[in-house]
Amino acid sequence: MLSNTFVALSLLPLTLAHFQLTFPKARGFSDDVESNFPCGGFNDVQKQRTDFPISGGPIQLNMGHPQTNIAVYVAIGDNPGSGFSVVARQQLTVDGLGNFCIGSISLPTSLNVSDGTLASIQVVSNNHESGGLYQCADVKLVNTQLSQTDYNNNCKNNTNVRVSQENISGNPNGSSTNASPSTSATGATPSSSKGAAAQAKAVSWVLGAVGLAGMAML
Ligand SMILES: [Cu+2]
Repeated sequence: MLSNTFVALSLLPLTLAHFQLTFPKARGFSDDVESNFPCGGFNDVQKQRTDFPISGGPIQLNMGHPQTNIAVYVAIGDNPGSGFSVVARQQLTVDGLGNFCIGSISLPTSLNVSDGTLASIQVVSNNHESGGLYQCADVKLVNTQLSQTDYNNNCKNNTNVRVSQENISGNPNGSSTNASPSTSATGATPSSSKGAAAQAKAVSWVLGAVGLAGMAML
């Protein structure tokens, strides 16, 4: 049974294993250790950080389970270790496989971050059994918005992917302590500079049409 499962999994494209963070670029991904807290086994901060708009930016994921609970946490600082204490997106449930984009992740305004602030983002999901799965990216928070092209390239939704539930309490890994909220995002994103209106449109979970039709998994 286990070996059959393993063979079946290894025949699937890599991107269908667990889930992957593709924007901002993840520290790394390894199916085997993605369940290691924090950051799925990747403890070293990236030298090459991704610029991430303070006013809000997309989180692009590749979903490998038919249904997944996801939450997004942020840590401020150049090397936060496991201190991802800011809830940037409360737990939600995603149905479907492939590309899934959370259109706009922004920080609580009470944090008062400024242009150039270093931070890390950790996306947490539930696992097949107990515990969680983790992916991290290290970013530099900037006042510049993504261009519309960059936004479109990094915020895609597969046809059959949808959010079935939002604002679920607790952490997808089943613990309430690992990333206990000290500050919560309001979800409101400032919309001042150019491109904001266009991006706001995409914030509402626009479901694209990328293909990869209903690939049933196990
Ligand atoms: Cu999995």
